[in-house]
Amino acid sequence: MVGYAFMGAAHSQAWRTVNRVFDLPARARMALICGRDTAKVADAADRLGWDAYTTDWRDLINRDDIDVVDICTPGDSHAEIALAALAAGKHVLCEKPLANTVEEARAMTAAADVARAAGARSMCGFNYRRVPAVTMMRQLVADGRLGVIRHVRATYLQDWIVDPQFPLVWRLQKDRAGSGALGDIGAHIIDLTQYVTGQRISGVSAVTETFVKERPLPAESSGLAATVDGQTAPTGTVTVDDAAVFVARLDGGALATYEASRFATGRKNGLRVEINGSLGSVVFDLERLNELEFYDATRPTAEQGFSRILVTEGEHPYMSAWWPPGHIIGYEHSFTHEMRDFIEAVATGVDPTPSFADALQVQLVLDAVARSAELGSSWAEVAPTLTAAGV
Ligand code: SOE
Repeated sequence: MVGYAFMGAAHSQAWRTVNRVFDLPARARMALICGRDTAKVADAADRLGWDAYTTDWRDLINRDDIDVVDICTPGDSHAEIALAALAAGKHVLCEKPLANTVEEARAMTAAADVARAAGARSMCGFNYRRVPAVTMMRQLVADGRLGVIRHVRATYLQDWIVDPQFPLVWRLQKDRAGSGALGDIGAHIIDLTQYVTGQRISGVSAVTETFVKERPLPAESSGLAATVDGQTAPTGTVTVDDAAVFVARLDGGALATYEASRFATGRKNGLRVEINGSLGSVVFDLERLNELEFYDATRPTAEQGFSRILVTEGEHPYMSAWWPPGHIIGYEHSFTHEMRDFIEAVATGVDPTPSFADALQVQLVLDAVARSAELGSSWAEVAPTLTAAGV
């Protein structure tokens, strides 16, 4: 694994757990973790359960006993590490969004296509697909229970940078993160809604905004404790969006609205998706991730209404491996499911999803949103991926 911050910790927990919960054709061994700071990565290795640590990611690529490289770094290093790992025949799991630019994502997808021929697999880590209620939502749509999909309504709302004194961390710098709320959390709802509906976004009209344009530099780069004495700390320019809002057409005929914001005061990590079809509707809310709201319009009129399904039965996706019905699971389980599916695919020689090509398509949507916003919300078509891929 490369990286040991939030996603590194989440992935480590999943790698630690996956062998013990699921019956898999291969076992994961947590061989080597990489980070740039020796003391911090040594501590992370110990805390997160890795056998050893290094400060040079090329050590992962060069070791013959390492089969999988898991990339949990900021977006500006995804492409370089993934290209090297794939060229060395490693299977690659890469955090979302796949890259910072469409060009990088295209190069990664092309490399994944070449590597696949040599047996190396690749996947992008859109973890919310693997929340059982979300997987079930997709099944309801695929089984025709919602009929023809007319509307998709998706919001992903956070509030961690509402305070203008919050420092200019890497996520607020375009050269490191690619974009702001759009790529970080907008990418999740783009992937999730396309996955659930089986439809792809074909075009968008967007607005984006950076509400706070200058922020104190983080303590480590300025030498000052910016959050303690924000008045005197040097500042830098925020180069990404704080919020992105767009309407979209899906290629199966549905109309969709998307809102991704880091300025939704009070919303900590609020991801909500509602889908309306000719035969019913379904709603998912991450703050109640074990539940689905389902409206079945084929029921007798007198009995119609949104019903709450507790997605904890053994027959629900992934749930037979966990606890008895009614014993709920959480955020981290989506990553354990991600590792489960990845290991299963690698060990049985099939391609895991979402593939790099799927993630490239999300990148093309992000690009269309950014283009539309730059051109005063004019309609922007999503470019074709030129690579065959299943959502
Ligand atoms: C930060 O906004 C973040 O950690 C995202 O990067 C994750 O992908 C999301 O799941 C939670 O929020």
